[in-house]
Amino acid sequence: PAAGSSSGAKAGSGKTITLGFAQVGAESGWRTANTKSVQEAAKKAGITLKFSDAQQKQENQIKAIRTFIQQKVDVIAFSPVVESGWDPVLKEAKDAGIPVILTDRAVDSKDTSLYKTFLGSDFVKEGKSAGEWLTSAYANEQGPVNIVELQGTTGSAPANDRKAGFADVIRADGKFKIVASQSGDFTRAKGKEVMQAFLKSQKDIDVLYAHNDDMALGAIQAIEESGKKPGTDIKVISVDGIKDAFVAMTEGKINVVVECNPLLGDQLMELTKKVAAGESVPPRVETQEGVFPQDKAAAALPSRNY
Ligand code: GYE
Repeated sequence: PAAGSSSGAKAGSGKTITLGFAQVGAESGWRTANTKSVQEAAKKAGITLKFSDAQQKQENQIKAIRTFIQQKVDVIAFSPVVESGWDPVLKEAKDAGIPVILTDRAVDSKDTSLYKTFLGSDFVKEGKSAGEWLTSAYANEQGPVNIVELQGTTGSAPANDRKAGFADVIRADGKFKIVASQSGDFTRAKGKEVMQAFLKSQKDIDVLYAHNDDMALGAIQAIEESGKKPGTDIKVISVDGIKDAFVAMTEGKINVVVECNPLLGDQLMELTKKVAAGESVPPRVETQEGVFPQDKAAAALPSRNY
């Protein structure tokens, strides 16, 4: 076709924009919704999407980014599986003149010129919201309140930050004790397995704080199989807000969910068009999120989009 006759989004040179997107994996309901959102938004925006799934391995993500550089895509976006170790490959992208957008998860690079912007959530705030729900739910109780924590993927921004934000809030009152804390890698299977181990090693568990819904849902199975009632015998706090977690809340099995929005596709395509055109973008773009206690679950369930 003649230049400019297709309907796709155009890079500076007038050709259709190609975006290379290196996804973490397919570890959770959140992630599946995030992938779908990115794929649908790219189609809608007329952006050619090269999609790669790293199966939760940093080495795979680095390989995918190097391939995108070789293919001379216009923009690279990725959701870094862990926070550290990105400087070399980000420098390669910068040297090749390809702008990088971080989506969902942050990196700990000191050199912020290695990427154009970050699009996602404030995970420390999510951890704090979880902690605030707990301190107010137990305001009139004496304690001790024994908490077990299911951490997300070791070294990932959401695991580091949700742990830190939560710890920061509960520290103020000595009655809250984290008696065990271990990674369940953000998956249902691992969440169940680690919760089974917690139930064996800890006599008295009052609260489960899970860094995502999938681990909470796996842990709920373990709690039920041990003869206890999740949501009652052991209170359950979780993060994300996938539909299955809202269903579990309506069944009384989860006490509160802190929302984390995976539907970043449209905002990502907007940012992609801007950086491809050499326009400046804000260094951080945050998504809007809420907190849903159990008594709000039934009303909210029909309008959950993921
Ligand atoms: O909470 C979890 C997923 O990075 C915010 O990754 C994301 C997290 C999300 O596996 O379910």
